[in-house]
Amino acid sequence: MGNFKLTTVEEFEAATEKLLETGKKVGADAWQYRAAKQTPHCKFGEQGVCCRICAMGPCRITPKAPRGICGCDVHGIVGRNYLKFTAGGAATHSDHGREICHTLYCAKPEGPYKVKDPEKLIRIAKEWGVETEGKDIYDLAHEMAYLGMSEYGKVFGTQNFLKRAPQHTQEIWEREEIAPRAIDREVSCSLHMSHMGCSSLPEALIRQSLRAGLSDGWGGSMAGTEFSDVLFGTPKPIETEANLGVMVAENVNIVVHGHDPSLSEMICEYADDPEMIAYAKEMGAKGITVSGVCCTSNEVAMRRGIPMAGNFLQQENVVLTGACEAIVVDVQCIFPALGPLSKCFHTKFVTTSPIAQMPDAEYIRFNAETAGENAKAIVKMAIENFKNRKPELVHIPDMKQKATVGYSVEAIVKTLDGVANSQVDEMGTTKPLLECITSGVIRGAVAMVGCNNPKVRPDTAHIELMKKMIANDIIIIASGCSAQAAARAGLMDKEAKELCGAGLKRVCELADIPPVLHMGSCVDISRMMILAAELAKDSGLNISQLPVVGCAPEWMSEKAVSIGNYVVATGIDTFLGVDPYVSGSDQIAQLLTEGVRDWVEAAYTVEKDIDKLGDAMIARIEEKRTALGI
Ligand code: XCC
Ligand code: SF4
Repeated sequence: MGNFKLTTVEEFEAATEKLLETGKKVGADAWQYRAAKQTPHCKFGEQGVCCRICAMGPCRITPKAPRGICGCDVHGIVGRNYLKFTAGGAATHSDHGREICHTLYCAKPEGPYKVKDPEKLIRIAKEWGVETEGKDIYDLAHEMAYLGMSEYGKVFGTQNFLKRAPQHTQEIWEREEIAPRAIDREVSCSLHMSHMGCSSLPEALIRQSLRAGLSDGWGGSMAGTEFSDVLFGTPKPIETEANLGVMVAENVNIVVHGHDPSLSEMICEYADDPEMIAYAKEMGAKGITVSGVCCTSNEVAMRRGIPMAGNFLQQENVVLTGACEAIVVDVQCIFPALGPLSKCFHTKFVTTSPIAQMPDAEYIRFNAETAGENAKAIVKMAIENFKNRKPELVHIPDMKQKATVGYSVEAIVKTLDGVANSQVDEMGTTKPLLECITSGVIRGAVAMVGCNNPKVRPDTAHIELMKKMIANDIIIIASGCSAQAAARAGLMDKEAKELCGAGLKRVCELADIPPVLHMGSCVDISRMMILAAELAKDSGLNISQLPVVGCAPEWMSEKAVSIGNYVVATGIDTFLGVDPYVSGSDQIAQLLTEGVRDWVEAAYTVEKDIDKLGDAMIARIEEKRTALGI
């Protein structure tokens, strides 16, 4: 207990430096070098004022050339770019959700995919008005999977999951005409609106950005989360470890990277197979270690306790250890750099999805029907690659931290009810959490999400902001690469309670939780929406009145912008540490940071100074408390 110590960013960096030295020996490239060559970035692109959506362009807006050839002004151009960016993110998250629905559709009692949480399936079926009585659970699974996929192209109506939101929120969405219809329709409509010669009115473009975002958060992402739980189990608190030190030099190391648990679950399954472990021993290893990078890592950490090797900007580091037999990827956030980099080592870079194909990779096409065989082939390939290691290149930084992860909404509710680890079934209430908040023992909550970005000293913003929040009795719920930054630093160790203010420390002790709760991957930000909705319903307040804010201090992907839009459109103020290419238009910037508040009762704050960003979040939380008189 007394020897608990956070791992510092300086220590992260020293470890990375050492790995880069190994890289130099074999002529490896790295993002650190590429980022330097790409800096300074194109100013037009940075401000969002370059348009190349038609072949009369590209048009760049300057004081001398205030309009594109078609006459579009800077606000239209910045707004269209923002909408396209959002559509990219919504499409990506949502397509992930669709894949999960498809996996559920393929579930069979004999596996490889089974229904692990039938209660949750029945709960969602009832919500959707589907008859469950006397139905075989697999028949119900297939029916729900089909309905889930139909949400993507439904002809009439809006997303089924919207009914989970408080009445007031649903009314806002209706009133503002941003209640998302079919998911694919919102993505298409966004691309239509941002085509040459369609919308250039800032209000229209931003409104659709919110709607497309909502189709992700309360549509595709929510489907991804909910049906992943049905298939692979709803997460419950579980112990794991994080940082590169989770890789084991004597073992065959398989790293899973990407987002879709359909792949990583199967890899974990086969890596655990006694036959495979025996084979690894035959090949001279002591065993098999699976660890993860990015969101797929979050998925298997939450459900299986699989250790987390690193987050987004550490993906090259796992190869640079020289001890990675295979890095197996599915979709999203995968550096194309991994192909050439793996070639400098013995590492097999295995792509598995038709959606993410890359040069210099071994492509083993993975699909739900043949998942077992595919996973087995990949695990075998990794084992057989162990002998090709170059021992002189092997160096695994000796750093890892303990973490307790697995805080689904169901788990948070149960844990705070004092019945931790009990069977997850019907949703309880959030009243105990509300009591902590109203009494002021906890001042509020911050949802910390998102990526790393070389524009921000990696992980620093996540870690520093979390430390600042918990010291001020603000509890953190985290997902994605933000969650992994926390885990690597040690903030998901229950001993991190020592860094909290007195109130939060007491809650951590009583409930036996760390002050930063791991809620999962990026599609799992939908869990945060459900938590906010439940808090609002249980308290009789509007979501926007809750002392809760969202924060993505190091974000980089289109998905993150889609997320930001649905978090704001759900009534939660959102704080960004990186500008979403809108500084070129004061009208778009004004809408996002103020104007949308008139529509959805929340807005963005963009602040690159991390300390100021933290102060602004605390101030907002305290403002909300004052307004409530608590
Ligand atoms: Fe990707 Fe989801 Fe960002 Fe991490 S946080 S870099 S989107 S892996 Ni989702
Ligand atoms: Fe230029 Fe207009 Fe074409 Fe954009 S749409 S490239 S601003 S002409």
